[in-house]
Amino acid sequence: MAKAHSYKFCFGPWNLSEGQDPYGPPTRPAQSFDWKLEQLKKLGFDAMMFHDDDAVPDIDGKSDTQLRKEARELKKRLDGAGIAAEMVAPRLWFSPLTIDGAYTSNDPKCRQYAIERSLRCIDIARYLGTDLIVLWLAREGTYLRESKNGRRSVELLVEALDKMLAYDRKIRLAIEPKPNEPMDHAYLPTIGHALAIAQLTRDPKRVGCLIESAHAMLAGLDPADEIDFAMAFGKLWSLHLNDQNGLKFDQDKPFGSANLRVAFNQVRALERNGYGKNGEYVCFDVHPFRPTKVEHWLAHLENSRRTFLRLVQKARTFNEKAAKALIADRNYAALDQMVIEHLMGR
Ligand code: GLO
Ligand code: MG
Repeated sequence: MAKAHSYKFCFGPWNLSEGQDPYGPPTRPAQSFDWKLEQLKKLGFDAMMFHDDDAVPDIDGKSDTQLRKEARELKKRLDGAGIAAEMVAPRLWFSPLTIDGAYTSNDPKCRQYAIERSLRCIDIARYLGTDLIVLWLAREGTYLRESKNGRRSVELLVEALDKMLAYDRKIRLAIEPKPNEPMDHAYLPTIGHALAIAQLTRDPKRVGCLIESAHAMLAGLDPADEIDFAMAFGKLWSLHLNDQNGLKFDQDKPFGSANLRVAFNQVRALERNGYGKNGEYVCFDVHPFRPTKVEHWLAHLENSRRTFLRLVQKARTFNEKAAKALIADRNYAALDQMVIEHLMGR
């Protein structure tokens, strides 16, 4: 086990969501960005993660000068609140120009838009004082396979990554893979895909990844293994912890809510690899349950952090010596029970 260290925590404004889903309207009133920042501060979180248009709303209608002005103002507000910007992510799934994908759209004008928007996102990151760009490639995939050429799509993705890397020699790109939703199949569904495509770019060292627990589960993988894999490459630069009950829509449940043991194993993997020692944050990409009342609006974030910290204690007090002896004896039944009893508090 790595030496004990403390973690820094983070969430995004979208994690204080209002309850809308494809079948119904919001269940809580809309709140301002300032209110959300205030809540983050109140909860004692260390940083906020941003989409480009969380930082500069209506970004497409604004000039570069306006963008600079607003991003700098935001940076002052963050500094005043003692909150860091963890990352900025281009929202490449909302515009009429990204209906058929962004970097992999079949329309060259749309691809051009996606790249220009990504470069503006990099400008924002620079103004906010972070070198981390997160790429959740929401629409880079297909609803039907015959509509796009998969090989060409890989080339287009590499081209886009290369343009970003060339635009700013300091930024790092963290790909956040997800196998499906909104697409049927995404082109970069797992951490293996993200790290493999990094090798095709002009500067593989600056292309890494972000693991989201639920996304790994949707790919049928154990997020703890994804963590170990990414960290074996030194490329886990951010983390979206949450939970997911089986193969259905992306649920973004509180961390540990569906499967405490899977959560425990993620924490163990983070501990064993020393996650956070290079300044990485633990981010919770979680949402309140739709029925949540206004007065309980922050509970999913508070609870996720609480569960995480309890599991850190569980990881640190796990009897490694006893586990080792059981492993040497191939007594996995006893090892299994030992984990269960440790989690139950005995
Ligand atoms: C959706 C993703 C999304 C991203 C966010 C940052 O499934 O998890 O929440 O993490 O847009 O890029
Ligand atoms: Mg996420």
